[in-house]
Amino acid sequence: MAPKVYIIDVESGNLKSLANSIKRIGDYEVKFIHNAEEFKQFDKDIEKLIFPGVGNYGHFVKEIYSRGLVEEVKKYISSGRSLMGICVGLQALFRESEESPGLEHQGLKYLDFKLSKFNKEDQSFKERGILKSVPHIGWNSVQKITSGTQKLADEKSLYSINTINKYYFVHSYAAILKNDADEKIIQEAASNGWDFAFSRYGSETFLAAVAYKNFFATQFHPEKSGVAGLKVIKSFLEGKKFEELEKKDIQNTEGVEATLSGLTKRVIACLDVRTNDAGDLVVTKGDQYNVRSSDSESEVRNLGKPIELATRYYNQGADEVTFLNITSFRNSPIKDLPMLQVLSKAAETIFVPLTVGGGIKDLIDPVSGEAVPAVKVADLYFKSGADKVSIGSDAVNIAEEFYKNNKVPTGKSSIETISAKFGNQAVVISVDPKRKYLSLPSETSMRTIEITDPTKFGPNGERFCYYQVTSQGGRKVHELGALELCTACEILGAGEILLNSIDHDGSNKGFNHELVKQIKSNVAIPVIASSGAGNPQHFKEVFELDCGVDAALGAGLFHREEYEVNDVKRYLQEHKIDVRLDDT
Ligand code: 1PR
Repeated sequence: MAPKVYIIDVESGNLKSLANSIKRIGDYEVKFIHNAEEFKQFDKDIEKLIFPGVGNYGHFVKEIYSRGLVEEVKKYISSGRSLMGICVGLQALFRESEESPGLEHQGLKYLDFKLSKFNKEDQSFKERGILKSVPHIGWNSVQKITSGTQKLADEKSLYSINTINKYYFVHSYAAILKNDADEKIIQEAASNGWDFAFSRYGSETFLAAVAYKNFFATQFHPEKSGVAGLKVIKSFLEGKKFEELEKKDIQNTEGVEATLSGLTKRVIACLDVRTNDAGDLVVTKGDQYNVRSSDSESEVRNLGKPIELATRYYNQGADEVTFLNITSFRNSPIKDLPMLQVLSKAAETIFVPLTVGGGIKDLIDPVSGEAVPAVKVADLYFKSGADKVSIGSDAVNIAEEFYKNNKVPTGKSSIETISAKFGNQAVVISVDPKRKYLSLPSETSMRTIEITDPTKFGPNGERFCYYQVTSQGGRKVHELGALELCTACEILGAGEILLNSIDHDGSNKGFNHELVKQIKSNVAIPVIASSGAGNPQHFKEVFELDCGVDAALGAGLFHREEYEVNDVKRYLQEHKIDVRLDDT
């Protein structure tokens, strides 16, 4: 009989990826526990229990109390059986969090420690004139692991966690060591036998993982941390606390300079998906957004099958995979959103974050006539395995309304409702801008860029430009600048910008530095540079810009198999840029 793994599920987030990752590791049967009654029913069989939490600390703590799970989990831990907490599941083991003051019940208090929020005003960022974004999202490393008060020997790991691999984090609050009192709590716990793994975000040090006797918890998401993360779950399931580290030869990090934040530069593979003329869902690729071939057939370019390609890019080392449903402005019935199945399948084999875009807005179901709010559409995607949704056309309409409304948020837009329910990190804004040349800045109310290089002046010698946004896949042009769009969306709760450039899309001439610099220098949230990548050097160039781009996305160069994702990443590492190369 397959061994069973039990997961506490208080419906505060999507646990599908976690269940998929366990099934991927071995022949395990996964069972969910929602309340005390179910816990009692299974209790005598539970040997491996996972305690994952997503979202808000207070919400999670309230749920575990109201469902009677606190007592059961405590009894379980004192019985000596194994438990693994993930993200808010780690946080709930502590006393309380700044995120949710005045709760009726505090956390489980295994450690008398108060969690706090990362500091946006981090001095190390200020000195460099860069904005620090909170939440802390992305791939980070563990700086140091201690077992008791001793630093763990280099060849040992804590449940496979080691200082070489990178792990995927998404959170705004953490067990941050802010002062001497915090240090003292950790020191005392260590002398009582606690094990700790420490990470850094800017100049702040926080706990990436803790272990004590039979329980273990990670702040990062092992189920989204590629092979390195799967190994952590496997070590927990197999009870291998201090595993020997395997020797790796792919990691030559000598001379690689850690980023200011500690986060690696991300390389993202993007799949533009649509139905072709034969009615099949295919990956396509445009040339300045024109996805039809230039021959007499003028067919939609078919570059492969979405799940096959996405899995290939995961295996090649992509840090994230993005699916964009590029014809979603055509209404489709809510139960038949074409990407749902793709995501669901992709989440079975891909263990890095997945983003889906296209058609995330308030809908009217063309079949039932029923109004479906954007937050429900997003929820369907999250339940199918997406970690983030990307909003394109609707973001433009929302920003236009925002400015018309004297920058007063309504609280009702898709950006606001989705980020309120699922967190800012779950909302990406996909921007589709096109350069517009101007003779003088006074010709527009948008913030303009002065072009200094005469070879780049406009066709009539124009020396100024701004990036005019479009919607509906470039079909509709708006009187709004990309900068104005991004700053409005940041205020409304977006967590990241996917910055395309119609002028560079499919051109293989490199990213649009002018545009990237303008946006990244004016928003604190992470920016993904997109459009124009033709070779690894283009990624290097965009990451070396002073503004500190967080991630860069490629499509055509991967689809045409000119480069694998890891070719790009190895090249970056050779050039001393900090990237994640996954474990093998
Ligand atoms: O507006 O919320 O329904 O979302 C639709 C989404 O589909 C938007 O994110 C929009 O960018 C995208 N989209 C719509 N039409 C097209 C098209 O190509 N005809 N694709 C399209 C956008 C841009 C990138 C592309 C990069 C890299 N694709 O994602 O992958 O430019 O390409 P490259 O590396 O080959 O140069 P909504």
